[in-house]
Parts: sequence; C-alpha cells; structure tokens
Amino acid sequence: MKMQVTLFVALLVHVASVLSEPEFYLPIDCDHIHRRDNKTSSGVYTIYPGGPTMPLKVYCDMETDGGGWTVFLRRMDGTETFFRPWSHYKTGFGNVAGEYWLGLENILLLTLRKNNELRFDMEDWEGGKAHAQYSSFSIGLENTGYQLHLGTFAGGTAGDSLSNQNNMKFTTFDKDQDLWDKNCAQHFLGGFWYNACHMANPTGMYAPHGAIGFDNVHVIWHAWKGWNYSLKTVDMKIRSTAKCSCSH
Ligand SMILES: [Ca+2]
Repeated sequence: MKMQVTLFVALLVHVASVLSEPEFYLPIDCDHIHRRDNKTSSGVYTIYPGGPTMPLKVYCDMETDGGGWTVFLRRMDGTETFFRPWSHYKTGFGNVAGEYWLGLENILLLTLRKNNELRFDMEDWEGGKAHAQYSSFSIGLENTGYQLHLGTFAGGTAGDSLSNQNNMKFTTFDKDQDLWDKNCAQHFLGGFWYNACHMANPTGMYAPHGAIGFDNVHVIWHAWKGWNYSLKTVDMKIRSTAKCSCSH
C-alpha cells in the first residue's frame, strides 16, 4: 500500500512538472499555435478544441493575411469525393494533408471556443486567385441543423457569394434541410448550408473547368466566375477575432 501511495505521489509530481513546463500546451486552434510562435509554417498540426482527450489533426494556414487560420474545408485535386451522407459531414472525412472536411461537430467545437472570422481562398485554372472574407462565423448545435450564422461580407476580390446562404441549415443527400422543394445536395452533388439552392458550392463535384456540361454542380463561386466555372482550388478557414491572446 505504501509503495502504491509513493508511486501515485511520484506520478502527480511528474504530471505537475509537465503541466508547468512552459513549452507544454494544448492548442485550441491554429490561431493559438500561431500566436505562440508566428514563425511556424503552414501544415498539419494537432489541436484540442474538444479538450485534452480529443486530439484533432488539421491543416493550418500560417501564411495568408498574417496566418493563424484553421482550415476546415480544402479542395485542391479531386482525390476525395464530397458527395457523402450526413454522418460523414457530421464527423469529417478526407486527408488533412490534402482534401478534407473537418466535420460539423469539430467546426462547432471551434466556434464555441472563440469568436471567429471566416475566409475563402480560391484559384481558377489560369493562375488567378481570389478571396472572400466574413466578419464572423459560427454554427448551431446539431438539433438546429448546424445552422449557419454568418457576419457581414468583409471584402475580397471574389465578391460575396455566401450571404444568400446565411441562417440555412446543413443539407446532405440523405438529410434535406434546405428551402427548395427538392434536395439541393442531391441535385448539386455536395453537402452544404444550401438555401434554394446556392451561390457558392465549395463541396460540389471536382472537375477541370469545361470537363462537365452541367451548371452549378461544380465547385463554384458565382460572384467571381459565374454558374458554370469549375474552380481549381477552394478552402474555408476560420481565425479568432480576438486582438490579444489573453483569452488563452
Ligand atoms: Ca428541400
């Protein structure tokens, strides 16, 4: 018994020393990592938005507009299919080093922890780049349909193609929560906060521009390229709007 107590105390001392170690911390998001070290480069990191027992791998954009962005959607080469059921969009899918969706539950955890801004970056097939930014972004609990709460359009060369989908619930081909009499996800081959249906379809079918003859089913951003331009890349990312790291 005495031996067990001694071991237990030794373990506590060890845990305490690890926790007090200045380099030991569990980042909530990419912004947290970036604020501790603004020399970090873009790549895959482990964050803990759900607490110490729930590590989550994510791609951090540490370059764009000062860096610190937690990327929750990434399209770049068509290796992943995004025409997936509710359960996949809820928990997440894909490869965080490539194309992925972080999952609505994880996005919810991130937006519960901090106030965030939202940014889209996108590229066409001719080397053009554009972006769109929104002053705030959060989503509701699953029982609200993960309802989208979007702030005002805060500028960007791509123009605004998301405000029309503000306050919408999330829809997949097997869970219709959009405002159309049919199912937008089933018709336009993605999973998203569809209205009836969209001006932006970042989870749509990936294809080189001109490869598919149908409008709207592609990865589109209407304000930049119209209904039938299939974008080469797009990502969606959030960053804390706090001016200091004091809330960490
Ligand atoms: Ca519908």
